[in-house]
Amino acid sequence: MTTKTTTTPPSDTLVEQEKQLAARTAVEQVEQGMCIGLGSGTTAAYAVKALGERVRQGLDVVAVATSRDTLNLAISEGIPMITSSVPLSLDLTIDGADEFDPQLRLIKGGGGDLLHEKIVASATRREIIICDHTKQVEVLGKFKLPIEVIQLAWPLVAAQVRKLGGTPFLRQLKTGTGPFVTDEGNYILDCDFGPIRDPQALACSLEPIPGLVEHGLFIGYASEVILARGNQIEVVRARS
Ligand code: A5P
Repeated sequence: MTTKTTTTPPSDTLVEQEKQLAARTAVEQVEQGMCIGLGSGTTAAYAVKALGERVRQGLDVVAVATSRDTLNLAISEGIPMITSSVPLSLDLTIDGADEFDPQLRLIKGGGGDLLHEKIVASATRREIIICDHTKQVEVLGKFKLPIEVIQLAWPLVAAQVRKLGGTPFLRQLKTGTGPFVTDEGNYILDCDFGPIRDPQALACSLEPIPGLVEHGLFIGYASEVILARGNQIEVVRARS
């Protein structure tokens, strides 16, 4: 019997290595004196740690976080944080995504932080999205679209989502002890729309629904995606 040996790491390890590589590459773009937005999720957490290292080596920046978890991590890394409000203009934000397509349209919110992430993205001059190879898609929609809703309105918003052809699921805590609640005290509906061939049209249909606070379609925010595939980095810019 022959035993096949391989140097390829198991896929979970590979994905973690890719996240780390993408994060480190993005953090190299941070310059002295910048005001930085810090995204949320496991990939963005690697960027916060990499930025912390640079701050401890003397880099002078201030940052704003897109979630409580990111804020706590950034503080523990010694990064000077602005907590009063989001500044009118940020030089650079580094954030993750659940999916991105060739036009750099994103689905975000897998961690439930889409509202703060979109607010910070809207104030950002250069939004760098960091991804492992699993996040690149031709058409958005394999990942269920997260929609943040006011708690008491969730059945109403869910009904509207169904009218638009989606199937909504109220996100539950992993502990099974009730619905997941965002940093702003809202619920999340994870909505299966199938392949989203026209993300802009879907976004326009969702936005007027009363009780819907924000949706996870990020259109026109990403300046570039830093995509790690194995130990290679690819910088993806929008295909128009
Ligand atoms: C947080 O709500 C999200 O928008 C994250 O940016 C997104 O879910 C990506 O997370 P991971 O880096 O953990 O995959």
